[in-house]
This record gives sequence, structure tokens and C-alpha cells, in this order.
Amino acid sequence: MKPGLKLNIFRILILVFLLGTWNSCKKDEDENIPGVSDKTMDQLLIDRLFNWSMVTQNVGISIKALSTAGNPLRFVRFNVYTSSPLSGGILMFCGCTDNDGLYETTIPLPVTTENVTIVTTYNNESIEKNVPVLNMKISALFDGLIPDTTRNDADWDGVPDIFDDYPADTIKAFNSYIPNAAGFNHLIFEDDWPNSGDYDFNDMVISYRFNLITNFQNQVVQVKVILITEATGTLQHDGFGFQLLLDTVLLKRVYGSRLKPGFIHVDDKGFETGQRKAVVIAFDDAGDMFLPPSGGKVTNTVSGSPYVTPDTLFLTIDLKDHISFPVSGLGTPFFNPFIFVNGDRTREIHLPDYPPTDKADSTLFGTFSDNSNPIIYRYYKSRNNLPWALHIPGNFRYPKEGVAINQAYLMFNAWAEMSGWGFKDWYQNTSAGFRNNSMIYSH
Ligand SMILES: [Ca+2]
Ligand SMILES: [Ca+2]
Ligand SMILES: [Ca+2]
Repeated sequence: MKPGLKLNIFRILILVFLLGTWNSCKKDEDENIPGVSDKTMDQLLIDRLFNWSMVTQNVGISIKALSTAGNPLRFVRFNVYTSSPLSGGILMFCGCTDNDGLYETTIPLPVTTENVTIVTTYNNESIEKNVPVLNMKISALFDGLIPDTTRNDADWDGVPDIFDDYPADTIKAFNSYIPNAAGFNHLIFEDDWPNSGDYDFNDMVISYRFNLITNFQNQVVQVKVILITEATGTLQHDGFGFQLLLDTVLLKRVYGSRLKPGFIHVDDKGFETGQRKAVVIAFDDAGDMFLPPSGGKVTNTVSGSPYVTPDTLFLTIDLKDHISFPVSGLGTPFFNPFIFVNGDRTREIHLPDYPPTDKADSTLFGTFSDNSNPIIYRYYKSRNNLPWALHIPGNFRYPKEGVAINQAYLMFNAWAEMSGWGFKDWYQNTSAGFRNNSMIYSH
């Protein structure tokens, strides 16, 4: 253990102790908690290898369906919910069993998720199990199911009508959602790269929900995205796009991008030209669709300034006919997202340790505050190992204009200095001591 790290852990333990003492005597106060690290972003001691992604993990799901006789049952549908649907749980993933009676897939979940609820409805009987997430795995056995041979399957895809979200479409069978059928994940950006900015992470605030549409084999055939631009706390005009892991040869078409003529060049399928992997530019200028309120310079980051309704974009990506991928083969949404800054397509800003696309100007790496080194796959991290973008699951309330994220979220420093192993809920915990609400944007 490095002496610095040891000292850090010691400091954090003291902080935790102080905070605990404070909380026990002053429960309702949520501001000015003594003992919370008041370091500025640049003072943080961040491990060089920390990639800031310790908020979600890919969890393997394995569900088995057996008959009363102990035989595997095919085409049994399972729904995976955030918690019991009887008490407000929301659908995340669903699919059906194969010849071995298995439904297996991969689902990105917040690292704070401890349980999910799995439900099957079989022979009009609904069976529900609450299942823990253990070592990035979810396993469940549903046995004693009575085989039912009377079910209709109008589109002949093998998935009975009662289980088929698309009962008249042979290609499609199920809707699975990230993060779930009602929620959104967040991407937040600083746009001064390669200079360090003010770390308010509101220069571009995007929330999104994916629908991964799968077939009778639980393989993805179509991807739908709801993409909401919530705030642009910047004077620059930025665009947003993402790189898929896939070659465009495997893709049929993308619909829904909002591009003005003459800036972004796309092929007849809608993907950006000159890219080795498929790149979708969702919009080329947030300023075009999301104007600041009259007299204002930034949108939805200054409390008291008129609120602008967030812009919503619907994207659809069709895979080529007869091409499908397991969820894990597609990669984890939002795959490799990025913004590009102020009408300069070559100035891309990605999540830490995610590579640029072929359009990026790589001569900017290692300049100003940036400390990227493509040779060791180190990207978009500063000399102090700080990021320019963060991916945050679920609802997230971003800081006000000019307020660094660690002034709004008081356990951010501890989380970051512990490389994500402590205070994993820094962004979602509303208990006393976790956030300073006066530093968070509201309208
Ligand atoms: Ca069917
Ligand atoms: Ca179908
Ligand atoms: Ca800002």
C-alpha cells in the first residue's frame, strides 16, 4: 500500500467517525457538515488507474424453468423488475427460456443494487421471487411448473402470444429496458477539454433510456433510445454522439438524428462517414434545439432563470436482417458516448478511458490539463486523474452553474479518493451529510 493511500484511508475513517457522531446529534441538517472533505477537485488524490465507472456493473442473469417432472421448459417468459411489481417495481429486462429451460442475459445495474424481483406468469399463475445480486450474478430456479401445450403463437416465432410483446412480428419478441421501463440514466459533461473547467458537470446533461428489442433467442434485433437534453450550462454549442462496438456492415439504418445540412456527413444508412466503427451523431448542436431563455446565456443551470423544457430525441437503430446479438455482444449502453465542442467536430470529449473516434484530433492529447496517453489506453483524464465526463445511473440532479460537483455532493471526494469502493451511493443518497441542496440546480 502506498503511504499516500494509507493516509487517505485513515483520513476517510476519521471522516466517517466524525460524520457518524454529527449525524447522531443533528439528523435533519443537510448542509455544512463538519468533517466532510473540503478539498477542491484539483486537490483530490485519485488513483491513476481509477476510471470513474464504479457506478454500474454488468450482471449475468441465469434463470431456469423446470416442469413438475423436472424437465426443462422452453418459451417460458421471465420478467426482471427493480423490486416487486406489486409494490411499484419497474420492469427492466425480460426474455424466454431456451431448450435447456434457461433464460440467460446480461444486465447493467447500479453497483448499489442488492436485489431484483423475477416474475413469471405460467398457466395464469404468477410466481415471484426476490433474488439477490451476488458476485455480479443473479440466479434463480423456478421448478414445478405445469407444462402448457395449448398456447397460441400467431407469428410462429415460438414465443406464445401471451408472452410476446410483438405477437404479430416474427423478428421481435421482447422489450428490455436500461435502466428500466420508466427511469433514465445520466451522462454529464465538462466541455473545456483539454483545459480543466469548473467541474460543475452541467455543460451537457443528457438523460436516456434504452429499449433493447430482442427475438425468441433473447438476441437484440433493434435498439431504441429516448435521449433528453436537460441542460447546457455552457456558452459553447456542443453536439452529442456515440460509437457502437459494431461495424456499420452489421447495421441496417439509424433514424432520428437531428443534423443541420453541411456539417456532419452521414452515409445513406445515417451513420457518420469516415469511421471504422459505427458512429451515430444524435445532434450536432444543442444550441439549435435548446435555446437559452431570453437574456440568458446558459440553459437550465441557473436557478431562478426561466426553465426551458428539455429536448427529447427518439433514435432507432435497426440491425441488418438476420443479424442479432446477445445483449453482452452489443456492449453496455451508451457504448462510447461523447460530445464535440462548439462546432468543431474534431474536439471530442469522452468518458474517462474511452477512446476517441476516427474524427477526433489526437494531437490535443497530453496538452493543457489533459494527460491522455493512447499507447497505454489512457484517455480523457487530467494529470490529477480527473474526468471530463461521468456516467451516472438513475435520476441525477446536477450542480448549479459554476458549482463543482464535490460542493454539491459531499461524499464525492471520499468516493473518488477510495476509487469507488466506498460511498457508492454518493449521487443518490439523500440522507443528511450527502448533499448540499443549495448547490444543486432546481427550477
Ligand atoms: Ca409469437
Ligand atoms: Ca413476435
Ligand atoms: Ca457549466
